[in-house]
Amino acid sequence: MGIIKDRFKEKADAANAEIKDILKTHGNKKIGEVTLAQAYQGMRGITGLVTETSLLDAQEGIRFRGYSIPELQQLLPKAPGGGEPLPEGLFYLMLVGEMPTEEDANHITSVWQRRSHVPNHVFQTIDALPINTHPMTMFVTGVMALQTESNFAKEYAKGINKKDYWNPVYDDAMDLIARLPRIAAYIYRRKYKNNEHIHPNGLLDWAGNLAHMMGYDDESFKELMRLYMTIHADHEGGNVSAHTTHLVGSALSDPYLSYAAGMNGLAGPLHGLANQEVIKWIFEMQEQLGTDDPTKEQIAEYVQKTLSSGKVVPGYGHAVLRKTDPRFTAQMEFGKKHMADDKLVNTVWKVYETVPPILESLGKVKNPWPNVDAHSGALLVHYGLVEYEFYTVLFAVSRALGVLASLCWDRALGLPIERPKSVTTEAVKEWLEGKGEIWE
Ligand code: NMX
Ligand code: MLT
Repeated sequence: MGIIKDRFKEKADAANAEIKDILKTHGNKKIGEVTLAQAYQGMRGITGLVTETSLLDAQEGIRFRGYSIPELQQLLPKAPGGGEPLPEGLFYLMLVGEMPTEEDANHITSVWQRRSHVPNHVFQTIDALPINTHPMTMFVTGVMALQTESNFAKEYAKGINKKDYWNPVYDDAMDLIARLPRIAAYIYRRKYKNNEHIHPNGLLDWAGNLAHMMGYDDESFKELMRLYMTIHADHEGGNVSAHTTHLVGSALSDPYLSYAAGMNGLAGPLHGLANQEVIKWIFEMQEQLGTDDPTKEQIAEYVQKTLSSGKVVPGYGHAVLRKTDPRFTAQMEFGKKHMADDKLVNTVWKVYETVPPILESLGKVKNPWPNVDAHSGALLVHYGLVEYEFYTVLFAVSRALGVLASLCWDRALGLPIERPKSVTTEAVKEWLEGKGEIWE
């Protein structure tokens, strides 16, 4: 086996034994109560999942295996001459549970380089879609076409022992992550750059190569991609993309099918598509106001207009977070370092000063603060990546790291098919009248 695979298996075996022990002694302990409102309202606040790769604190934000984003920026290995973390290192951390050395991160870079070949039929499948197809539809279609390569699907068809499921799932995860930059860049160049494609550079890291294949060879754009791919990778297990990948994987659908399902969730405007919605919203505001440098008063007026037309302010609010998203802050720091005078980036900062008190005044929005999507687009526009419909594809490439590391854990821990109980309102009414229990 490979070095990383061996280390993962060793960690997973140890965790398996520990979890069995915990469940033997404490399996009957209650970890919460469920109200009727929670069943109707998005299951908010119900703890019903175990995800090892990261944990979200409502006040502080995400920690990946215990490390905050500033800590990752300090401790994860960097590309030569670079200052931002290599996403390869974050993947190692999420998968193995230990901070990688530079050698570990470089090892993953070379494994992903080796596994990055995308068969021709994937490009042909994407080419069969009309050019006006949304990039996320092209992306998920490309991933589905790539499913022909699944080791897990082949091994399962042959009759693999359930103890060994983790092994081909691990290989699929590594293959799929390795191939995604190629697919994403292909879609970008096909849709926006005259179908003129750029060969991968075998000397570059995973995120640097994605930037290169998209046609952005500026060193600071490569740094942005390393940061972007790191901070978007995971957000514990209950978000729509992670939860969907986990749920579909629990039916033993292979990693290609599971990840594609998750990314269809990411493509929703309340989830990952919000990054395109933010820039679209700012561009529309600029157009309506006739300025690319709106004042806070003008922004406030535009926000009120958005709200009174029954729309959400994209990039603001969160189902779990209750403070400014540290992923927003990390991008703001990047902006201050690399493009402090950029007008659009400054508008994002003015929106940050304007929106929270307005949302707070509505009295119903639980978190008036910005999330990750409020900032990402403006940084991309700075480098010329203005095609905002593409932004969620970048989020999806990054999210593969977290959801596929988790899928490896799911199979290594032998987690069962996920199947919560549901009820009908009729059953609820009967229960309220004292005729039987809805949880039976
Ligand atoms: N603008 C206007 N209204 C909002 C916003 C917002 N940004 N956020 C929440 N609300 C409303 C929400 O629509 C709901 O209204 P109603 O009762 O009339 O249905 C009310 O406030 C209570 O919602 P919350 O409990 O605060 O939020 P919830 O947990 O249901 O939803 C989001 C979380 C993220 C879906 C929501 O805040 C939102 O729609 N934000 C804008 C879209 C966005 O930025 N999504 C990206 C999330 C991050 N990501 O990448 O996935
Ligand atoms: C995410 O990164 O998945 C989003 O912030 C949504 C969430 O955590 O619910």
